Amino acid sequence: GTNYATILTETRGAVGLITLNRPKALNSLSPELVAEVAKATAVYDADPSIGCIVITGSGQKAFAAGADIKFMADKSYMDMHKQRAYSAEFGAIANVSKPIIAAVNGFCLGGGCEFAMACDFILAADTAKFGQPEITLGTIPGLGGTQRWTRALGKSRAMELVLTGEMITAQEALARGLVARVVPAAELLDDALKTAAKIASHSQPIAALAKTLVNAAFESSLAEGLRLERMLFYSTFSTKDQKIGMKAFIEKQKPEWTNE
Ligand code: CO8
Repeated sequence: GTNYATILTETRGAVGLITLNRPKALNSLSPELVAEVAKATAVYDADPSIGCIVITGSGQKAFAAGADIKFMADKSYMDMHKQRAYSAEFGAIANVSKPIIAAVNGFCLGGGCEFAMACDFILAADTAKFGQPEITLGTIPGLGGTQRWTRALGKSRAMELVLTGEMITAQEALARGLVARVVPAAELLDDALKTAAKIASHSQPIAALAKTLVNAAFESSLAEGLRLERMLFYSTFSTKDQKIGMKAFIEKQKPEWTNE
């Protein structure tokens, strides 16, 4: 496979695994790391043998402890503006059609948390800690933190966390719907890979439509979202896989998807 400097990639069956790998800096997001993640997700997205992507952090301590503070410390307004604060890379990741699971081990802070929230869903180790500590550094979230926390937690708790910079536990993140499930830290990667394998066992174009619709629920009115859902639901009847799936059910067979 491709050689990367700040991430590790490996395929496990139909699952593409990306490990953020700057353990000495708690996997904080350097420009190189974000660019490599954008590239690796695009490579998996284009690979027909891959049906789902898992992103996790190397080591036990962190998923990602934020954007790289050492890289940002001396930047000017124009430096940040020209670099677009990773928005091109985040845009590229948001355009991936295959589902992306963030398997969050340990600290998930600042830009790291914004990155996890930009994935399709989060599985958290029981040791995970989530927060937006930017305010303690004299800055504010810049990659979705104020928007996605508020949608997930409601205004009051999101406001409190963004203004205090305090972290929440995996249990609270679960109770408030920020994460899909919490699992013992030692089982996180296995669980994420198993979940991803199950997703990857379905028709890829159909999974892509389902993912698109759930994400659309965050960006549209209910009426608009329902209309889009109905249109895309009808569109599945133009695929071979819908015919294959329903025929297999009726004949009590396992479907053999064509991804068409
Ligand atoms: N950037 C760079 N290095 C980091 C970062 C980071 N975000 N986090 C940790 N490190 C480094 C430390 O400097 C330390 O390096 P060294 O050994 O060379 O001193 C090493 O990782 C280990 O960290 P600690 O010694 O601090 O470990 P502790 O166990 O004592 O503490 C914490 C762990 C609590 C996670 C602590 O490291 C911490 O608070 N980290 C910073 C968290 C933070 O503030 N994150 C927000 C960053 S700002 C941001 O993300 C803005 C996003 C907006 C997008 C902008 C795009 C350009």
